[in-house]
Amino acid sequence: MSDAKEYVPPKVWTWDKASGGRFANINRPIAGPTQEKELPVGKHPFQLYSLGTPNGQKVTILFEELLAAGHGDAEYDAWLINIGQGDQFGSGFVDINPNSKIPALLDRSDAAKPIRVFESGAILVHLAEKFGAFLPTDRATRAECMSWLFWQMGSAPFLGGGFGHFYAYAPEKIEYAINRYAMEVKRQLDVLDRRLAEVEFIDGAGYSIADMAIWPWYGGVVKSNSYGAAEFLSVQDYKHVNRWAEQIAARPAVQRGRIVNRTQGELSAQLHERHDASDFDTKTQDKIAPQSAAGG
Ligand SMILES: N[C@@H](CCC(=O)N[C@@H](CS)C(=O)NCC(=O)O)C(=O)O
Repeated sequence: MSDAKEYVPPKVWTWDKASGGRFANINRPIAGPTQEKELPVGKHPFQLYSLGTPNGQKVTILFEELLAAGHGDAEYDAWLINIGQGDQFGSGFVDINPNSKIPALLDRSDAAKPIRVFESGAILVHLAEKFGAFLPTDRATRAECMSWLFWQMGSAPFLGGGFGHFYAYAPEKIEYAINRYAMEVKRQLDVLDRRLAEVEFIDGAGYSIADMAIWPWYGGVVKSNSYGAAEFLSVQDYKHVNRWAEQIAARPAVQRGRIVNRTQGELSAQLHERHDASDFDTKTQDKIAPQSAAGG
């Protein structure tokens, strides 16, 4: 049993601004904008407002895959939304995502009628349908792809908001919470492992938006030690997830997409904003801010 002191909830919850924790400065119980701030607009048909977290990476990976597959009309500007500084509460951002979370997309391919899309799954489907790519058209395979895509949307909050939060970020280690979510994440990894023992890619037909959605989260846990929890979760046991994660990581478009809007990790793997294909060669942080690498 945990020795954490017992909390007795009051009759009515009130907002204790001093509750602390890593995200205390941005979390709040009300929606809507906190400040007037327009979003920048670049030259490409697609304007993405995001950050290089797993939810953000899904979309930049799809854009890079579309471009690599020859869909030149999938050119995009990827603007940085710094959620630690509250950019998601600017009025322009809230206009395209009332839920104030990255990623959010403005599809300006018909400039007269821009379309806003929020929620990473909706963005993936919007783009895949628009370009007729990475989403099977055969009814049965499409249903499989959609099932796994929605599986990711429903499952990853237990991995990130549940396990990751209580294992790595919460101001105190609560045994009950860590046990509960570790159990669930291991169950999810086993779900994936059993599926990937049978099929090369998740929908059983080919590489699709379902793989692109699942990989940043679960590939991150098994291959990039997300939350510093690889050993704790014995990730080496999930052999088929490891095989699949390595296969996807080797794709050049994935290697590009995963570093867009990224503000952590090696400087050469941080491209804060992407406005042109050449930015990968010239604008990563090791090229534009090498003094930071030297501690300057
Ligand atoms: N279900 C959403 C989740 C998006 C999400 O949770 N985004 C996080 C970063 S990974 C965020 O913007 N957090 C800012 C906040 O909560 O204020 C999606 O898939 O797009």
